[in-house]
Amino acid sequence: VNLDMTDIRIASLRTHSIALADPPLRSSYGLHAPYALRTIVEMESEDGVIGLAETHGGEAMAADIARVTPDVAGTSAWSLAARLMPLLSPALEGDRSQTHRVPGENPLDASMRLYSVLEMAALDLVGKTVGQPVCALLGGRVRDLVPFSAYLFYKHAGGGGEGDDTRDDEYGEGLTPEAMVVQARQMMEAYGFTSIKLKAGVLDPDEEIAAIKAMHVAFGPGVPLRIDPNCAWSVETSVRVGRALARELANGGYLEDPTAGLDGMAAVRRALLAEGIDTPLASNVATTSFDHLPIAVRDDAVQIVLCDPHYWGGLRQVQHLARVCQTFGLGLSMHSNSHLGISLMAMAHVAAASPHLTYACDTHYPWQRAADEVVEGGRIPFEHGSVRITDAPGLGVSLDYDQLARGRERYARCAYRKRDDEAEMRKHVDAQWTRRLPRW
Ligand code: GKR
Ligand code: MG
Repeated sequence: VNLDMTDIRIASLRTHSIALADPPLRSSYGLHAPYALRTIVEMESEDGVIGLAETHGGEAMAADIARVTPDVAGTSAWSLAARLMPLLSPALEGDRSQTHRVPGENPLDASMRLYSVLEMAALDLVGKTVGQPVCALLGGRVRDLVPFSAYLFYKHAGGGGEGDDTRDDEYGEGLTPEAMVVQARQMMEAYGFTSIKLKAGVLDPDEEIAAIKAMHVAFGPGVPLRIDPNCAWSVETSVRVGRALARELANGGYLEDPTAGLDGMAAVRRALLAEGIDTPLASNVATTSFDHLPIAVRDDAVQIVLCDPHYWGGLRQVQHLARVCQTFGLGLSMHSNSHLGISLMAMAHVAAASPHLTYACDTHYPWQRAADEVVEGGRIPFEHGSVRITDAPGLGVSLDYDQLARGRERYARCAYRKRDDEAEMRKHVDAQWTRRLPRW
């Protein structure tokens, strides 16, 4: 035993706000800006080992990390999580859901996100110091390959970026059922995904029903289909869509956050069951924290929870969530936001160490480009739609500092300091646009 390894003192914490090109993707929240914002954290030990983490971007996140940085320096990476535990129980009343705010922009879950990013960096630091992968620190892997799903978005033409950094459009415009089948095929061929999620809540529900039906015809019943309008529908419309897609969403599919709030979700569930339709309802909008689970379970409002190590309180809280879901007979899937390789590996490691992960995880990774990746060696490879967990220590990735510098430059040059899909929508699509729930 090398006793030097027993103490892993944190010497410093460095935070990098970066911007990455993002195509004009649509959702019920609005339109993605030409740049998505991320925060990269380096946690360096006194021995010079660097633990990495990635999370939501922009000014507020960076300021939150800066606030705790003096406390973190000098702490042992082994006990950092315990020391920061109060962050996991914020004494804040109010709506901590993602109903009215895009993920990463609700101040009421800021402390959960802060804990999450610091825990991620500490786990990577410990793993890299002792030579073990993060999934081993979480109790060991139950799978080497973590499956992800093709994540389709309605989109306008364009590949993101601005000015002389404007990117080519890898996927083209996607605003019709036919175009969405093409988008799905392109993504499945490139990555090997074997299930599909459609981000909906953008076009008239009949158009979105047609898109799912077209996908069912194109790919057959062996490819599970999910649809997620981020609360854009009333209870009545949700039931109508659930009815229209009863066959297409069977066989491992689900209906995700069709309507706002746990009450609404429970009403949709009751109405569908009364018609003999057992399509499960999934959620990452109405259910974003442990506090939401008692009612979600009691009212049968949610049958599948989408976890996310970036705001559920880190990787170990996601494992706890998996156990709770198993206990109450709920399924578990994984939510994502625009992200790079460090986040992807954190998602993959906790998924590998969570036996009760019952669906392929979401990822926005196909929407990001090699030019923006900050991990050494470039983009993380996919094998048959899955990410392989190797024996590499920590999260298995290190930083490419030139790429990081480019990400920082993009951030410095662009005008974006928080995610505001509504503002983008007004700027580029409809000057009068506001988010209305329900829209249909
Ligand atoms: O990237 O526009 C998007 C998505 O709408 C994202 O913000 C959601 O959080 O992926 C998400 C979801 O499943 O709801
Ligand atoms: Mg969702």
